[in-house]
Amino acid sequence: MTAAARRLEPTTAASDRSLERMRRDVLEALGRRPMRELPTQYLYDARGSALFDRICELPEYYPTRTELAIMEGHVAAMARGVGERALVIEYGSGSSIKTRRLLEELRAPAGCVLVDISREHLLRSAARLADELPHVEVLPVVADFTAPFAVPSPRAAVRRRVVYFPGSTIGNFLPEQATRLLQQMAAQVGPGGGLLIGTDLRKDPAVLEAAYNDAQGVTAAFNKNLLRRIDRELGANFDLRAFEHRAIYDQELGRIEMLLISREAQSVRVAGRRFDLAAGEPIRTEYSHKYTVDGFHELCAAAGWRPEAVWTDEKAWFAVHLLRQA
Ligand code: AVJ
Repeated sequence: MTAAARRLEPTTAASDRSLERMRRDVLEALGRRPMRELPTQYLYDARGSALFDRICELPEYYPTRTELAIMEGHVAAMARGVGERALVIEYGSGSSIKTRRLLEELRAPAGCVLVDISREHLLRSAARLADELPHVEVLPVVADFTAPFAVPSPRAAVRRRVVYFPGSTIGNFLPEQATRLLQQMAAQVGPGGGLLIGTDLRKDPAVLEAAYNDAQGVTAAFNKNLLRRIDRELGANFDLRAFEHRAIYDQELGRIEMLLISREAQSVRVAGRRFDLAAGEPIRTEYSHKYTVDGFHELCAAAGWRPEAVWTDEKAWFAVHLLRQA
């Protein structure tokens, strides 16, 4: 292992409870039919997060830089839409640059709640943000944001709550799951509350497939790292060389599916259980849904959100939406 790779190793072990939960989730997903799956959220251990950061820099991976350019171009209008004395609640503390830009622009922000399941990652992001923006009270919450969690109160009076959910992470969820998550957000901010959310948009399938099958193989390493993590943390014997990374775009459903394809018939042992994989059998590790602006607004309407503004880039590859709880 190179020195750089060694530095990417996590230094803290997961707690017993989260390990037990991971074991349950992984075994349940691997047994799923018609297609075996692995839970997307476990892609992001320390090494996975570092690989994802590299994905964001890839020439083929347009979403991060496109959303950032949209933010740069329109952050003043976004800040006006969010309004004064807002409590910003960021779901998943992944995107410090965008969050910082938004907070810098806000008038008298009441505070910023950062919600993330990874304690170490969260505390690092929160400390950095608090350091960069001394006038903003930063409130970290260790939680799985797909289930309701308590929102802490800042010292300052809050005029409205606004959820910030950048990065098109909403695309990881199936439409019915996305609707439920959007409903949870609506309940959390209450009447008059806001949502500022980034979504990747439908486009030429060749562009989409290139973004998830990059020439340098960083996305392949990111995908296979999930097997490596399971080997290490749950006690499994996945052989990474026996799997091929592939991402395919389903034009009908408007989504990328990220797969790990078994190169041969093989049997793997995971946490004491055995799974037999056929030659060519895929394990799905991620969905990345692509929306049209109207299609996304329909989903939002079903969850109690009314669109107020949408900003996009000149190619219309990505959109940032501001919505109000109706
Ligand atoms: C972080 C979920 C937005 O779907 O584009 C990138 C994750 N997976 N390359 C995406 C991802 C493979 C990414 N999201």
